[in-house]
Amino acid sequence: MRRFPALFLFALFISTPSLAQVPKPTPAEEAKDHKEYVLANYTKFEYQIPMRDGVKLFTVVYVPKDTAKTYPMLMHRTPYGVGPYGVDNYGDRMGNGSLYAKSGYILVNQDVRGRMKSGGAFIDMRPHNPLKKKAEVDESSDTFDTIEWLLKKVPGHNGKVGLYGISYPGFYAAAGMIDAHPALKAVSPQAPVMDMFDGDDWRHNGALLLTHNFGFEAVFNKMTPQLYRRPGSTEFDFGTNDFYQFFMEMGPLKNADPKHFKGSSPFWNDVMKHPNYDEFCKSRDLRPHVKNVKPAVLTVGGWYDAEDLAGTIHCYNRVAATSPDCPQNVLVMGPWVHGGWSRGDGDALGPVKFNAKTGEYYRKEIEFAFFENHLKGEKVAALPKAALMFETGTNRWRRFDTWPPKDAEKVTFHFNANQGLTSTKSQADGHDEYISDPAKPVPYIEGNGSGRYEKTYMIADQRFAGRRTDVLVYQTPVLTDDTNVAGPIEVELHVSTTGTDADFIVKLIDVYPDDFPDMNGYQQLIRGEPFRGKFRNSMSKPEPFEPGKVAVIKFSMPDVSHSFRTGHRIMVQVQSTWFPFVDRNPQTFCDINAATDADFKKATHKVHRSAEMPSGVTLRVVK
Ligand code: PG9
Repeated sequence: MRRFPALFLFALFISTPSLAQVPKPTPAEEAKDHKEYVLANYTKFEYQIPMRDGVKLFTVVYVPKDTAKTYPMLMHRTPYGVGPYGVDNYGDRMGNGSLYAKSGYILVNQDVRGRMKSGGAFIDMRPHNPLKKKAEVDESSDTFDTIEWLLKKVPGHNGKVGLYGISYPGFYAAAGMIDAHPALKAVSPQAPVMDMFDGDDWRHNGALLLTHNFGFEAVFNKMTPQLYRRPGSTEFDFGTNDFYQFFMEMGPLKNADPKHFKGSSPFWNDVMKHPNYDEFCKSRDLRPHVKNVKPAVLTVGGWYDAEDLAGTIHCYNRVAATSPDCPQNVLVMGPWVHGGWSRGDGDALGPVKFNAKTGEYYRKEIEFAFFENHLKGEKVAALPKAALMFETGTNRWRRFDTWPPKDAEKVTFHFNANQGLTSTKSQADGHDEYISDPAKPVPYIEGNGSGRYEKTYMIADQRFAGRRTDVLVYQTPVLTDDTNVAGPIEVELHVSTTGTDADFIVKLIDVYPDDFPDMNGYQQLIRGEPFRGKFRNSMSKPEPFEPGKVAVIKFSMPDVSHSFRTGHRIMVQVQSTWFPFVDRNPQTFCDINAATDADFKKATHKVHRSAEMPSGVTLRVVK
């Protein structure tokens, strides 16, 4: 037998695609492949679809050329544009990616009412109207009317419709499943905005997400059919890359419009007129209207979603609580930033590794399978009864029949003297105190930040903060067993202040061992949330603090599924500024949206820790 030199055999091995690891296509190659496939196999149509009030909504429809089969429709509704416009312009974002195009779907993408090429007036988070009369409309009725029209006018469908969307489009998906058209069989609200003013994009417990909304509003109204890309801070010239300094120099919120927006963001001005949770806010809360949902629902979100993590959890919980006829209602949460599940491998975020291609797995085995199952009767997604959770720390997918897990044990970790954090209440009366100075707020991340926010802030190392005198730190001894936390985190603070208002930001942190490779001593943020103290008794009726008098603040932080591994510690930090991710509290009771520089004052805050005032956090622990 002829012998081949080893070098030749090696060259043969690596040059033979079937043998060598075929390199994964880059995102650009995938998009090119997707576009070419759609060009070859689909025909693009553009319609102006009449709604019940006569307004017409611009809708793009890609129909498979193969007319030998029928296909389900997969629908998406967005305020961000469905460009490129023109039946001869095939974009690179048809539908939800090549899995669907190659499987065969009628791909539908619509400009929502009042945006881009659709008629009518745009209303931010259009309130749902449960008592609509004949020609009265909302996003639920626009979805219904669109489906009714498509079923009549578009040939080749199989009578079934799916609906999906991320973030604002996630809100439209959630709105569309309310009083749904009977042909709507499967909906996937992903990071859906459910209530901008209670945990989603605008306010968290009354505090304003400053950089996120400033960056969003700076461009949202500048978008045109020609500029159909998602809003990003690139269209707004901050004039610096030091965003901490930019927002310090901007000063109080009331300066944003005259200094920067100059009337270009009516919604920013609306939000400034509504500092409390009033009718303007309440009317935009979709949650009360999510009931008797008939389509199957796959709600998807990311543990590190800085924008709509709360909405994701709220959406799942509402369907679970109100819709016994919903054929399938599952929550999927992975180690992803906002929208991170829809792109990339999902195997790491900053220095934190997840050791699994969570994004690829989700897109193919979960989301695609969900729609294939409900719209084509094929493939069955490997979904649990209630929740498919990626448990960070152990980096494993976990399946739960209930969420939060019914068998979780609530364990309270109390603040103690000497920065202690233990499951026993501090016996000695005590407190810890710090001077909070709005002129020197605690950064939400080290460095300059970014125009919207640093996407890695939700896993960032908190050592920079813990070393400041205006940040309290409490931590457990080194753990001798894994502590697997699953569900919302409850906070109880007994506080007093020399001022008449104060924010309290609570951060749950995983402290890595000093010998952990590449992340020795890393203090990874697991969950952080602000609470604006004036709203401690009511989000609608704020109350001042009485200087020196103890007040109780209780709130929940959004769910986690995280294992604090053996050898790690559990840490809690408490501070009163988180800038510029959150706007500064003047620490004097006033309308913060109208506050002047003179209102911003230093104050000394105390966090009390005793048997009677057991400040601490309660975690839901599972095996
Ligand atoms: N979370 C973004 C947003 C939604 C609604 C209002 C403002 C911002 C988004 O990604 O759509």
